[in-house]
Amino acid sequence: MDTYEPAPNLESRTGLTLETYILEGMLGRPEARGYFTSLLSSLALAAKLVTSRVRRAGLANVLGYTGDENVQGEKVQKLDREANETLMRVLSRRGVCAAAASEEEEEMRVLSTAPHAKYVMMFDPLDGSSNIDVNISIGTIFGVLRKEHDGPVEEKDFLKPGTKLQAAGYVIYGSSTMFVITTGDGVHGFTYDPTVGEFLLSHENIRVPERGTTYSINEGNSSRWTDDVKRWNAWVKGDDKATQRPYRQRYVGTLVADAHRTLMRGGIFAYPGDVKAPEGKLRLLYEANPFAFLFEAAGGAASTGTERILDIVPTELHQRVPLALGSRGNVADYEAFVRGETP
Ligand code: AHM
Ligand code: MG
Repeated sequence: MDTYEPAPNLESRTGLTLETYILEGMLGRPEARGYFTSLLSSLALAAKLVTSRVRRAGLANVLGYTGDENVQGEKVQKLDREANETLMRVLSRRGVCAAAASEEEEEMRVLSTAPHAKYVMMFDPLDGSSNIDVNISIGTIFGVLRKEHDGPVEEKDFLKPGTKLQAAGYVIYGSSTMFVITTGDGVHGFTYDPTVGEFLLSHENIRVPERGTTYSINEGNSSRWTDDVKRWNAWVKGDDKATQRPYRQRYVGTLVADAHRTLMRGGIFAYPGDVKAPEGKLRLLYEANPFAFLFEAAGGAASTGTERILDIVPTELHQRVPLALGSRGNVADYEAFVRGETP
């Protein structure tokens, strides 16, 4: 009698739903069941709700400014606020998230006082908001920390270095919607199939190339850069066949989009500090740390130029930080310039 042999493609995990992936402990943390699983699947639900809203943005009369300003003194758009409220609402339902800190809110928001509220979440609900009205990719960024005590949640529960993240990821609302997540061991991407309403595994074990030939920076700020960053910038544009220079320049102005391209293709994204803003623009908790955690898990690197991003001990929720993110080789080159060397 013939023995049954499964067809080779049955062993492929491509096409598994995000929920199955999470529930079956395939995110590299098989022991991570129960409350952590519940938290991650809430995030998947929030991402579906936000994507459905983003996809109808032009039709649903939700574009434009509300007239309010957020804690950064920036104009809040309706979609930012909706994404923020959606995340808060979904995360509060299962009671496993003690509190959330959002780029859109000055203080952390307590979401659950239940004894099983073991985690805190940080997020930028809608990154790249200046691109909403012009139909350019935007995203959601998140990081998850464990609440390390049984007492009431406090702001200091968020002020932990990125090395302590339990999970981080982003959702990119681009030509398709993709959910990219890591628990520190492997980075996996799930593409949203609107016809079935699910995120399906499309990119398992994403690895950032060791080197790339694309650089991404807001060159409009160049007159304010330090001399080291100016030297680096001149170098990436120099002509040298051996190092495949000049590099090509790409800049969307949505961190999620620029970082996603860098993750998939390699190269470097940088938002340095400058003479006007020594700490740069991007926020450590909501932007730099989640991406640093993702890039390291994918074999890449994230640095201020002088220090590993994940080692920084935050002192406040809305702290900003200079950021260089990308392929290991390209980030090392950048760090060499910041040290005053030339690679
Ligand atoms: P936001 O969180 O208010 O949308 O701002 C952050 C965005 C990032 O997505 C992007 O990398 C950066 O700001 C672009 O800034 P700039 O316009 O100065 O180049
Ligand atoms: Mg942002």
